[in-house]
Amino acid sequence: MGEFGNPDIVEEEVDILIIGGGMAACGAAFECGPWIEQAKAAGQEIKVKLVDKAALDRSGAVAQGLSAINTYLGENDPADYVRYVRGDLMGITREDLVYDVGRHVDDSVWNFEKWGLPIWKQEGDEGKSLKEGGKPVRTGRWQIMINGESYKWIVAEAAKRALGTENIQEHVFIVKLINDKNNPNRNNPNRIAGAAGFSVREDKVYVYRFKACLLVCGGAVNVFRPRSVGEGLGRAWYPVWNAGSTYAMAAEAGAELTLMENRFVPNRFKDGYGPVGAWFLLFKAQSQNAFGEDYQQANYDTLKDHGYDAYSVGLAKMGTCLRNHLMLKELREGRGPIFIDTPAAMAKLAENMTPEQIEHLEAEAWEDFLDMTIAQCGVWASENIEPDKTMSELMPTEPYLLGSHAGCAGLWVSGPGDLPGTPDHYHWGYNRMSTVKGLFTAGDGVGASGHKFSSGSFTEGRIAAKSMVKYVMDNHDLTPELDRPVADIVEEIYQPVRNFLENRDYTTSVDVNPNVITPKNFQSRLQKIMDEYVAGVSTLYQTNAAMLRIAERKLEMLREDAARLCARDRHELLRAWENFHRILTGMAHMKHIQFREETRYPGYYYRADYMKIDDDNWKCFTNSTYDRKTGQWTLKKVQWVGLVSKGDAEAEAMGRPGAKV
Ligand code: SFD
Ligand code: AMP
Repeated sequence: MGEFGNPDIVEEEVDILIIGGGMAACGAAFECGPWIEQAKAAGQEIKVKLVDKAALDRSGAVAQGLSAINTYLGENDPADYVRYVRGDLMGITREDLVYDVGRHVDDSVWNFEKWGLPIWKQEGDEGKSLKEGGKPVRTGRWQIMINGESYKWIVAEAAKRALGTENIQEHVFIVKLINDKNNPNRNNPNRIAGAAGFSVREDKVYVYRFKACLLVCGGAVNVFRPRSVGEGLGRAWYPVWNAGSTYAMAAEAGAELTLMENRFVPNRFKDGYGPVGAWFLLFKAQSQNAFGEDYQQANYDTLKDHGYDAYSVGLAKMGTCLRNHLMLKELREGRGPIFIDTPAAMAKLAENMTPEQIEHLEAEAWEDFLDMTIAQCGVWASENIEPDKTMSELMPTEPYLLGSHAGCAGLWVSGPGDLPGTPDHYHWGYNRMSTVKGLFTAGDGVGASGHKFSSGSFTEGRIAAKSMVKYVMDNHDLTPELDRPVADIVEEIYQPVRNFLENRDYTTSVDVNPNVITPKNFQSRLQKIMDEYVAGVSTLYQTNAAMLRIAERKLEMLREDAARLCARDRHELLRAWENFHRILTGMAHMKHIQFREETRYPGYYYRADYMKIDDDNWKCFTNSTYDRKTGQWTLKKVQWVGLVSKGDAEAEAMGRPGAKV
């Protein structure tokens, strides 16, 4: 039996390793099923394993459940979905990837319903499934309402059925990907051969060898100092257990990242982080400033100031960052707080309702949060807020890095390749494979294509799984060989434990020890740097070249100290490596913001020294690679190519001078 500081080593070889157990991972597990069967019929046995740091039933962003599925196309054309995503993400998206999700996503939602997820239907269609033509209750053009408290359980069950529980390893945190010793070619030395991590429950290090892997560890939370402090610390909108593992491990393996300057700053119910979608779209609530004014209407014309109006499709359809931008103007100029008028919205809805229906409406107002952000109900209850009587404050949160919601940071991946006009640099290999051979991603991992949400992430996992199986079949002779000895990998992973054991007697307090740094202190330093210099909440999301230079220096010094991270127990070992993933993600974010000399995403962050949208120079992707050995980042511009024409509605909405979407 292993013991702390001397773990057992478990080595395992599979064909495909799915790293993560969230929406994309469950989609991949589900999709692997039939393709493996097909491979078996053709005489090839393919072994797939899924490894999650937590428990599949409740891991990832959907852990608490959700109240809506934000991507369901139904009667919509996938090309319109591309137009919507393109507009929301300020013009620069990989339209091949977005289209690919759009054309496949509904099948996933039909499956969710088949597996037992209750989907709200319009009156008269209650007994009819979506697949049979049942009309959903739409909140917006793309969003549908669900009773989703058990959403993740339902999806996880399907994944378990497809893979078999014996092929699912829970409570193992993957720390590193390992490249292949035998490079496929000199110019692209990166092929993937393995991954290593440790159990958070037992003293065991796991080393996997494989031909292909799907890296789907979600986005990055707690890279920035959060708004929640003291007793609320740990509360965030996005899941705190997703620590940038996807971006950091991929970068270390040599994969190209794209648009890592992008982040998501959601507008949320203050302190409880309750999402606003249902309130704005379903309940039709209005927001206002401290003086009861409609600040969006009042500020709309100011979008012209820096050319931001070029990417706004009218007040009613304005993109997410621009909505934030109009709100931030109020906060900056002292007209906050911002309120959401829940009583007026509910009163209006109740106008033609029976008392029974009104009671139901009030229950729904609570259930929206009970289903997915229970902390918001805690805030309401503890502050005596009844939403039908009292307005709530709204507040933009600390920044998160992600690729599946209204953001598009992530890996640069090969697309489907079948859309007319696809350029070569959008399609060089298997669908959703990164620039590292055998390394695939989906969901929050795929960059330049946001607005997938839960259903789109699951769907993208399916897309990736299908092409991974093909990759494995095409490369059945490939024998993965790790580029360094297993003993070195184990030593590397357990370094924080060694640091603790070797230095613990130096002082009487582990927090005050010149030889080591605790994960908590490390995280505080990281969050302070990111917050104060890289456009966090304390500067109202503003930065400039001088601030970024300081951030660069401080982050570099902090990264040096990462070698001194210590862990008193397995839980702290997890915290240590999570923070290592966070700092690499934070560095990528900082480098990209430094590189892009414009303000492409006003309301998410501002380069105060380059406030304009500069399409002449920056209507392009920004891609980076990281050299693990030297610690150097290399950045470059990559050409953006549009594949979907302007639609009538879009052209009409954008028909103002300067409109360029
Ligand atoms: O209201 C390791 N999301 C919403 N999507 C919707 O469709 N509707 C909504 O209503 C949505 N809203 C919402 C959403 C999320 C959250 C937190 C809230 C509200 C409060 C977004 C979706 O949930 C999101 O887009 C997808 O879940 C993204 O999927 P994916 O697979 O990319 O990430 P994941 O599900 O978080 O899974 C990550 C997994 O990785 C594991 N993991 N495993 C091993 N080793 C490591 N090093 C690991 N690091 C992480 C995790 O355990 C997890 O299993 S609303 O706001 O709009
Ligand atoms: P949220 O609850 O903010 O995560 O948003 C859920 C869904 O509603 C996403 O698809 C958002 O883009 C959309 N949404 C949220 N607020 C608005 C709004 N004010 N106008 C239009 N769409 C919105």
